[in-house]
Amino acid sequence: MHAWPASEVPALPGKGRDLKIHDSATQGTITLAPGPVARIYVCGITPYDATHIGHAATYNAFDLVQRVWLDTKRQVHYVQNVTDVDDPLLERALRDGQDWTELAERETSLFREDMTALRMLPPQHYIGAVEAIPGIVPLVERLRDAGAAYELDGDIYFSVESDPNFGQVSHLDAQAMRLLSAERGGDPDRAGKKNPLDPMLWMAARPGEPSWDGASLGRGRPGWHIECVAIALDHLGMGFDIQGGGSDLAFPHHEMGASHAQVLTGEFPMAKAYVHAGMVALHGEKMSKSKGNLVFVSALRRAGVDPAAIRLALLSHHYRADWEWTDEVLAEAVARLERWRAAVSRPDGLPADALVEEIREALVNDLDAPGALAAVDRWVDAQNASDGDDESAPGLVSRAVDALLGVAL
Ligand code: 5CA
Ligand code: ZN
Repeated sequence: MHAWPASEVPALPGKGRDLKIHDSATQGTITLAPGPVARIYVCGITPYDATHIGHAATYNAFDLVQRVWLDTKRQVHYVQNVTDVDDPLLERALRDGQDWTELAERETSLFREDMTALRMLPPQHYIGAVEAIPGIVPLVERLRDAGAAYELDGDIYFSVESDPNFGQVSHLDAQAMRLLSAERGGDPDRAGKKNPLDPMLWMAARPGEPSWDGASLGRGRPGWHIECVAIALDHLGMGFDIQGGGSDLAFPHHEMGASHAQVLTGEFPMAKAYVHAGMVALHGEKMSKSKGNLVFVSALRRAGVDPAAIRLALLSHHYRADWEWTDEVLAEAVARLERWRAAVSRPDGLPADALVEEIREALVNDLDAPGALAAVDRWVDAQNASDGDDESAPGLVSRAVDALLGVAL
């Protein structure tokens, strides 16, 4: 699939430092020191509805990761998927009497437009589940042939017990895993499974549902976790720097994916850091497509909200926090954008080299975007109240805010 166009990232004087980031697997903050090419996989959307503020907040976190790495003069190899065939997509298409492929294409296009408007840097490889099927089938065959997967009425399940490191991404106990598995696409109560947590790798064709040639697996479609593993291993290999997504993906999705990859390759770990963004809520409940309590990025844009203000609203919360979207959050961002624009539109101003370092320092410290905004606020307030004469300062601030925070002033 094609991704979306990249906005330019202005070069800044000096060089950023290595990112310190919270890793769910080690349950602490680690310093990542990638090679000349940093490698990141971020789970993409299931395109049955438009991009909401929760999605945008999660992608904003990983966009900051890219910007920090680019600022260290590294290249970034970024891979993202689109879950363009899965139960919720098929159910929504059936409910609304529309073709599932058209629904997926329409919502993926809208997602690309939203990401472009928000200045999120695109992945180099943007891969749909459907196009990944030829790579998924041999992986499932290998797992089965190695005794790490088994058949149940034509469906193929992964045996979580085949991975000695199972549980090391989310650190949950069996009871919590079982509850979350039932909530998030698993089938712990299905009779005949070796372990209730075992996730499906390949689902045998069901009447009325799309299916693909699965060679020795028979016709069917892929499970959710193996989709991301096949794409990540194909484009990044093992031991990549960050596996990213919202905190609702830590279990089962990232736990199962890590186990699939570790059993397939015999290597550990799949990723050096598992990074999880907090959940955005609306009216006290997690924003989710299934509940329908959503604020869409595209709807805000249609209503005339500047995408830079949406981005500032996302940045005003730490990526690991769970937070609530309200009209005030947006109103504050709109006001902040106006103040910042006024400050950089003056012909000269207060020196800003120290500010660039402060933004850098905040971001390498577990992506402290609110800290970065506070630093810019201090410069802006001083600038708007004084008459500095550094002619390069307003331009430097604009470039830094664009390069490091993705906000065009
Ligand atoms: N296609 C799978 C991942 S392979 C999926 O989870 N799709 S999704 O459309 O449901 O979510 C896309 C991303 O947005 C995931 O990283 C998810 O964790 C994140 N996300 C979903 N809802 C929220 C929310 N309310 N707040 C923050 N992030 C969210
Ligand atoms: Zn995924």
